[in-house]
Order: sequence, then structure tokens, then C-alpha cells
Amino acid sequence: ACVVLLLLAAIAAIVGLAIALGLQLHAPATHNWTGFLCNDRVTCIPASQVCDGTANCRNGEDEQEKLCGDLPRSLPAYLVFHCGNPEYWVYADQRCNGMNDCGDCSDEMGSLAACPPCGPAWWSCSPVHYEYCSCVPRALCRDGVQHCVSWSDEYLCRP
Ligand SMILES: [Ca+2]
Ligand SMILES: [Ca+2]
Repeated sequence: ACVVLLLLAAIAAIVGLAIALGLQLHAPATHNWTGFLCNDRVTCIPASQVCDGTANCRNGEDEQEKLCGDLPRSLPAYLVFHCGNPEYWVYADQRCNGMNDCGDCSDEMGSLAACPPCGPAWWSCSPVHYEYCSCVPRALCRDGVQHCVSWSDEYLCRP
């Protein structure tokens, strides 16, 4: 009886493994909701390459009139981020990328953006001069150019 039980357990384990593997095979690939899926259903291009004047999909469907005729209204909503100033908008992949694309940093700070805190590759200081917002890449630390209003990128930060 003991052998039969072991055999049953082994079969159950194998069946379970097969089901798990099967599910894994059928699971969809990771979605990138800020991307644009070309008509080939394989190529996914970043939001900011849609209507940029360059055909990035094989047949140029990222530049078609239907998408680009009335920006940003003609774009799918998930490709667009509306800035704090309602007259401005940026592409969804420009949100939380460390760069001040809206001009008022609303794509990098505040309830609209909800960006994660600066990662280890960034030096946190606010406000920031130039194109950054609440942190600067550590590569800019001690480069002889002031990026943080507090000058901490030149005196405290270690690249
Ligand atoms: Ca394009
Ligand atoms: Ca940005």
C-alpha cells in the first residue's frame, strides 16, 4: 500500500508540474502599457516614438494620420500624460524618467506622477537646476557644474 501511495504522490507531482509549466507557457508576455504595439503584434515601441515623424513600425502605422492628426486627443489615453498645466502634455514614458519634460516637473513630482523615490544611481536634491527635477544622475556629481540649488551635488555627493 505504501508503494502505491508513493506512486500516486509522484504522479500527482508530475501532473502538478506539467500544469504549472503549461500555465507558464500560456501566460502572456509582460505588458508594457506605455508602449505602442505595431500591427505585427510583436514590435512594441516606446510611447514617445509614436507621431515623432519617424516610422518605427515596419509599415509606419505609428505615424498614421488617424493617430497623429490631432495630438494628443488622437492618441490612446495610455500613451499620454497630462501635466499639471493643462495646456501641456508629454508621452507616458516621459513620466518618472528623471527629466523635466512638462516644464513644471509635474511629470516627476506630485500626485499626478507618483514616481518612486530616486534610486541608488541618483543624487536626491530639490530643487534642481536645468532639466532635472528632484534628483540628478550621480554621473553629474562633482563634475564642476552646479545642478542642485544647494550645491550638494558638488560638495556632498559621491559619484
Ligand atoms: Ca515613430
Ligand atoms: Ca519626465
